[in-house]
Amino acid sequence: MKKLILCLILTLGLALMSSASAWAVITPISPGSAGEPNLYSTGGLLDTLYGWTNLTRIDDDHDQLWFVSGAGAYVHPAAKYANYSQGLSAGSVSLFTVPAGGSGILPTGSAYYKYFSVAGMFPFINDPQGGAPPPGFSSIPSANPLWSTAPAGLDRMVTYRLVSGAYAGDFVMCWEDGTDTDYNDMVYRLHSVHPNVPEPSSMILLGIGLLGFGGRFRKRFKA
Ligand SMILES: [Ca+2]
Ligand SMILES: [Ca+2]
Ligand SMILES: [Ca+2]
Repeated sequence: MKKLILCLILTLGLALMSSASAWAVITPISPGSAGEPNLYSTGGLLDTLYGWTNLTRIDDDHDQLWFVSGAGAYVHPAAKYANYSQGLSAGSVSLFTVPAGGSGILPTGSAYYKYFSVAGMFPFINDPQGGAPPPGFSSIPSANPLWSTAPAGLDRMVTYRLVSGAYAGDFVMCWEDGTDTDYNDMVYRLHSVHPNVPEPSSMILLGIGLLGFGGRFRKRFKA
């Protein structure tokens, strides 16, 4: 029985230490539809906006719920490659609407930042008001309806973290409002707003702690 408990502690410790990479969920992204840039890679939209090497992809298991992590949180609408307007909400709080028509990179001045504060955890909702079913698409894939040929539960948003460059520490969320999964339809940069990502350092510390506990338990058992 004691051996079984020891084994369970050691397994749990090892699992927690490796969890950051072992359980990664990465939603696939298609090339940009005709006449539009690819979202990813060198020469793509994110490269033009922020520099591709400044970005790292966030696990899609961890970009569903968000929270405001500090004062002066804002969202900046960075680019739009879709005909529809795009309305963004933080949970039930409506933030703004980017008008229909016109594709490309949007103005970068701070006049276009939308400052906001919302308590607790919330999903982002992006509403392509020209054609998708209300009330828009959620950052929680299971909340998304069947639409056209896109299956219900489709992940409508992929996320990158800026790890270096002028906006280091910010996040970039990229939305799919149709069916071609190019995820360049609406791109927003978020400052002082974080996804609900478990800190890898704390997971590893917990793992080490459990391994240490397992070691002490084994010593005692031998003595
Ligand atoms: Ca996602
Ligand atoms: Ca699209
Ligand atoms: Ca598009």
